[in-house]
Amino acid sequence: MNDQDLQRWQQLDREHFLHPFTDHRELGLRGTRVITRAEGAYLWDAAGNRLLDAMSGLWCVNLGYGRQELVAAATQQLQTLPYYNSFFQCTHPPAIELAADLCAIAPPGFNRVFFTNSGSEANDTVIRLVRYYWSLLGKPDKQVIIARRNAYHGSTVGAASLCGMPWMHAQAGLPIPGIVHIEEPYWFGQNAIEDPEAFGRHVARQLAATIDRLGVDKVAAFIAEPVQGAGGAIIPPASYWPEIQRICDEHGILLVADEVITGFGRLGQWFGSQHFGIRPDLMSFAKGVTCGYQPLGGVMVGDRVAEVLVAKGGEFFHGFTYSGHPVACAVARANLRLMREERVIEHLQASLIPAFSRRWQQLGSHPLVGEARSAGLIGALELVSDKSARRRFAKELRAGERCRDFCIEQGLVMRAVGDTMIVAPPFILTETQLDELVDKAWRALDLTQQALGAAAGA
Ligand code: PXG
Repeated sequence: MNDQDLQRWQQLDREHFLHPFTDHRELGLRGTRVITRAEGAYLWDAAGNRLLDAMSGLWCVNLGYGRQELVAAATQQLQTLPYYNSFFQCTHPPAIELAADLCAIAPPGFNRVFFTNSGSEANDTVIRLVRYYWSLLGKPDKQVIIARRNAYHGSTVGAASLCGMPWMHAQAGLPIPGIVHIEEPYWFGQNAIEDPEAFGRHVARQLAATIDRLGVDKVAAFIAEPVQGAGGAIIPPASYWPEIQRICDEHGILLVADEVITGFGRLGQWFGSQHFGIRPDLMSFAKGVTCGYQPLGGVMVGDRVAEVLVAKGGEFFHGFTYSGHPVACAVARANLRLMREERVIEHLQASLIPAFSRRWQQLGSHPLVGEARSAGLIGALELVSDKSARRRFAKELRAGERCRDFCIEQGLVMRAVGDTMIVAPPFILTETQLDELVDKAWRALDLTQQALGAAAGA
């Protein structure tokens, strides 16, 4: 690899490759970072820079790069049966075995799985399943799914409708009918003056108010991420989920947990619902199920819904060519096996999560940080211009983006959602790498502070 390769790739990239969630004009002007290889917790770009990947790819490469066990599982499956479908009364061992493996680690009452290729498709499947369930029960008017502002559930038409991001809706005439959004439990972002627990209950009660307003005979389900990821690593106060659970139970509506980020260990349990004591009826998943080595998603279908589907019969007109793709399923099985053999959940609980939480909190003492919060291995920093008043920087200053760029300069991948800095490091992070993460983040905060000081003075 040399400079010519890099320039050629950047040029071809600009000319031919439309990237997801990207301002293409701006990207053309700024150019791209070409990532060429990875090992463990590190990435290398084509210019030879090494980066500590504190986002685990995109919240998915939880066991790190270069896991030969996953490579071997894919290779073996490609050689044995690279593809077959599960339509028309057919099935194959990798999908069967993975479905059983997933039910074995899921909370009680989850005994069935529907496979997709992504989290977006999983959440589209949720919409289809939820509405089909109520129509099978003779209540076809129970159609409305309540979701939250600033939620991220994916980018297909259905999943994007569930998202609470108006700028996504505006580009495509979304949401589809029957999707209603309520407030998110973002204590810091809403500059709440109540104490967080009172705030959590107060926000949760919007669900009850919305069900009452719409009429319970119209409402099918509530969907939410246990911790909002792409929206800014929003961790609800402890009072929030119990109140949501109570309201769903009281009104008999289905509760759907989007576990695409929080599933498979991110919060120190197999599923984020277990961390918060949520008892969902459906759980969508993707990302960490294969450690990102293959595209795979799905919906864990709880007995309440599955038993109606099976008992009432009739064809569910939904599925994908690659639902339960054998290679993706084989990789997922190997990934779950690795997690069990290496006692990953135990390691997270006993060691890495407490260490991460302690070190991450220390960043809260930086003058630029209004709040440092974490849940499991998700951490967020709120950048502020005035710490005690929790005052934000002016949007034009692009504080978050600058901080992210300084992180990259330091050799650290950290995400910026507006002025919220986010990490979701891999589960194989060593103590030394945790120190590296926190030290580089601190240095990037210093550099951001200097740059903003200069900008403010200019
Ligand atoms: N649900 C959640 C909670 C997600 O985080 C999806 C569904 C959709 O999954 P697919 O596999 O269709 O992408 C996601 C995806 C970010 C970012 O900027 C996060 C996601 C995707 C892209 C960017 O943090 N999460």
